[in-house]
Amino acid sequence: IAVESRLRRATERQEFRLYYQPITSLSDNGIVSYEALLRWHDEELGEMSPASFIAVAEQTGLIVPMGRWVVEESCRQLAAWRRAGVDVRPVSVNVEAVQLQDPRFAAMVLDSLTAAGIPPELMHLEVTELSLVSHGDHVAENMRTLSDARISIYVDDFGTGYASLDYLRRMPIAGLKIDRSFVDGLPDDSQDVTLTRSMIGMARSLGLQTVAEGVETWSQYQFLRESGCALVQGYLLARPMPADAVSRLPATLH
Ligand code: G
Ligand code: G
Ligand code: NA
Ligand code: MN
Repeated sequence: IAVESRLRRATERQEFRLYYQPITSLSDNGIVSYEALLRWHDEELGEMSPASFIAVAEQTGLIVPMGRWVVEESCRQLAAWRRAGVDVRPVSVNVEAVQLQDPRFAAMVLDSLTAAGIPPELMHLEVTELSLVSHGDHVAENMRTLSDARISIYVDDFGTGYASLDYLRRMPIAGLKIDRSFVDGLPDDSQDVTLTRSMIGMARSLGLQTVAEGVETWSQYQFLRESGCALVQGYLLARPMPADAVSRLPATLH
């Protein structure tokens, strides 16, 4: 189909861009990291949302070279910010199951960091629950190698997968990103309230970081702070933005 061939072309020509969305601390609104979000503008198809092309990229295997570009570009950007004297925060990169199943994934990430002269602590990874229980021995091996190298790994869209929680015991997880479908109903929907509190409580007991995604209102923000959530991300604080806008941000938002 059209999307696949355009995507192949865009991958070869590296016609993507990364936007960055701040993740802030609920204790002082300081920016603690940025999520890197892929952007693709195609001449014929127009602006394409990753929600529509990531699945195609995964099915066709294009996600592997595309994902490598995302990692390398994040490293290049971190290096550029450092050169410009920006007070650099870690960049959090989304990773699909297919990438984690690639036996060379961890080495590719570590090589990219080394090539750019960036310490591994400045890269975080976001993986979904399903990729943590997907088949293939290489997933656990990649996770272990990356975590041993001090890269923090977060579970993205937490609470929406149908995986058992067993992976929280087996995998080196640094934190949970509570899916925005739970945040949406805060603070009025009693089920969302209960589920969000449970996720925060579980994360705290396990010594994991918590990030609430999709925070759009002050009442959600207040609720999350009172519930002991550590970090927030969402349009209330900042939208995803190009790298040059990041370098102009203050250290603390609002
Ligand atoms: O930025 P936006 O909200 O449109 O992203 C939609 C979806 O695409 C989200 O689920 C996000 O995790 C995913 N996504 C964005 N950038 C990347 C990327 O670089 N790699 C992968 N695998 N997924 C991404
Ligand atoms: O699946 P993942 O959590 O990676 O998705 C991140 C996506 O969520 C990004 O594409 C980003 O554009 C989007 N996003 C970030 N903040 C908000 C928000 O406050 N509201 C909504 N609706 N989407 C958001
Ligand atoms: Na994701
Ligand atoms: Mn994400």
